[in-house]
Amino acid sequence: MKTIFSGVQPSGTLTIGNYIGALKQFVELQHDYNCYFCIVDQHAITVPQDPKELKQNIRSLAALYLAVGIDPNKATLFIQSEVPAHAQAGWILQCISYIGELERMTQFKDKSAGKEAVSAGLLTYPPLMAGDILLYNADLVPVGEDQKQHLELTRDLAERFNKKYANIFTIPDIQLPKVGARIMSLQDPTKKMSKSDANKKAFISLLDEPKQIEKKIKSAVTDSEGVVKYDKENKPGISNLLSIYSIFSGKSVETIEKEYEGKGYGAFKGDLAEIVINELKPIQDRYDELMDSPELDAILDRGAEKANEVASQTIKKMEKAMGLGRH
Ligand code: ATP
Ligand code: LTN
Repeated sequence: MKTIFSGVQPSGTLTIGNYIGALKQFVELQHDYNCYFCIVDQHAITVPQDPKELKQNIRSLAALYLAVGIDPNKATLFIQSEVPAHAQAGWILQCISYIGELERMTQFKDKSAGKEAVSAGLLTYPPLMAGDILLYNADLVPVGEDQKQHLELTRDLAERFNKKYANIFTIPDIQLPKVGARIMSLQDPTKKMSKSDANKKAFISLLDEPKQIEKKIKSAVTDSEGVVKYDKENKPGISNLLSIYSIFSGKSVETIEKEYEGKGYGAFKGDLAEIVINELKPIQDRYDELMDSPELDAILDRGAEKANEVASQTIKKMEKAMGLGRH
């Protein structure tokens, strides 16, 4: 069975962008692959986090992974900081990364732009991510489009290590979702929807109340043409809403365009809100049950144990290959 690894940062409540671009795929893939799904809290602290909020976000993300349908008997769900090999591998891989290649990462450029203080961790984030993936010898990494560049760097670092020290890493492939690899902000459809966006109207979180969802969709930025038609270049707002509609309803974009011929954006947005609310309702119910249950801790304990077993073996091999310690 091939191995899959993916991670999500506990940097806020998951958005429908995360759900469509990442978690929805995870649920399907867990049946056919040996899956590791990680709550990458060490990645989250590359930007300032309030400790109380971070703690809450970690637990909430774990509950959401399960609420959308991750089965802990099939997949390993764990918290990154509970498996020390991640930080260890991150350090080693930083030492074979070049500052120039890290500075070229668009996520680094975006997240550091205009900031007075930028942490060194924000720059060295990609080798930590490479470590996450390589520790488990993952064959496939399901992520949204925004992670493509990081995945390419991961492959480069794995090849570099394999060539220079010992051939221990599998070179991972990226797996992008067929549709919805990049869900856009509802307020600025040229920017990706992001759970840490300061403007809460820009995203729909998986835990938003029906009223909030309706309001956010109704106030989503569109155009003045009034025609429900997919045209990413000229109508990015409506095209984004059409993608969301199509994914949640299972209907093709063409079918939806036909259904709304001659009708305005009002009817389209109203129906879309109802579809999103209905899709999220069972997830929210299950989330409420899980959040305060001891079951959640037991699952995370088991996950960390299993991940530790695998990752500690790989880190030993890495250290030995490099001549570290007394292996
Ligand atoms: P942050 O705002 O803190 O950077 P984020 O919303 O970008 O967070 P991540 O934790 O970085 O989310 O990403 C989790 C997963 O969701 C990744 O696989 C990422 O590619 C995917 N993803 C994030 N945003 C989108 C989006 N707008 N459309 C599709 N997939 C997305
Ligand atoms: N960088 C990713 C989160 C992430 C990840 C990973 C994804 C950290 N480690 C390993 C896949 C595999 C992000 O910001 N979405």
